Amino acid sequence: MKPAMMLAALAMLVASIPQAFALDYPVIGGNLIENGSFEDGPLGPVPAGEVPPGWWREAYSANGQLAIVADAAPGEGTQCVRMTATSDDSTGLHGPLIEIDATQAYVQCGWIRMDGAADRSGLNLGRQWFGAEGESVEQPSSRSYTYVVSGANPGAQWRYYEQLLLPDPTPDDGASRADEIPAMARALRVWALNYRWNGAGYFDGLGLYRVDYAAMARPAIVEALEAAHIDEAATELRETLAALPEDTEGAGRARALLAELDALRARALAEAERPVLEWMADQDRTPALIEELQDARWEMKIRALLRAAG
Ligand SMILES: [Ca+2]
Ligand SMILES: [Ca+2]
Repeated sequence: MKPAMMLAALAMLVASIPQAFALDYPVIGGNLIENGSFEDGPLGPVPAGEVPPGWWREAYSANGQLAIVADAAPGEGTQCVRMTATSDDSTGLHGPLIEIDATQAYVQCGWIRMDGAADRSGLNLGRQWFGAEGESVEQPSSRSYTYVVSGANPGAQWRYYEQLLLPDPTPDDGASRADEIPAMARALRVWALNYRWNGAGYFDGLGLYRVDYAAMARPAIVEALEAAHIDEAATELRETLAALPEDTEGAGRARALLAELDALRARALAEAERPVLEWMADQDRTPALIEELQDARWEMKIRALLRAAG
């Protein structure tokens, strides 16, 4: 990515959360789940063996127990999916494979409701992890599938569930927790299931977002980058340089300062893109860089150059 594009992307970090969405985390990009709100496609029963647009396969029996109905979670349009099951005939949806980066952070979320109060439900929202060859990620002490919520019990009102997924910090111990991304995972399939429960469940607003963990953990670096006005300084310097004869001492100093500013900006951008586990492990590097960004000498050097040129 070009520096200017990366800067634009950084500027968007702060205001990147969709307003209608209840997400608690800064995210990069949009929803990785296609038609997670079930607004694409017609209202009515989903024919046996078929799935709503964007989804891969009906789970379990494929007996046509799915329907798109006129109801929606807050801020999630006008449609949702209803899953009607019995105690021995489960149903649900599997999503297509979605590529992920196991060194980054994600959030999986969704809204669920039932027809009324119940002691328990079979409503589950989760995912299954897959490796580079499309194989299910199995570990000696944990399964390849984990849940945002299992046996959800929201009652008749829509309830929002979300789970922050972080890289497994102990990839060699043969297990990953439910909220950890197995180190060998390269893709996931979202699951929304009504498993062996005699009743109807409703799902809407299913989301999977890349979380900007760097922005979450170190918002100061973005602020320092903005506060340093590096772009404005570089623009001023370039204008100065354009007005100077190429072989003067002033031009040489302006070029050197420009190179220094570019290098500093590149370091700051690289810092903001670091893998999550590195962020967690290294507490000292970023504050040092922020100090450098905040160093007032940039402005003094530029002013001196401009005075000398003027
Ligand atoms: Ca919807
Ligand atoms: Ca582990």
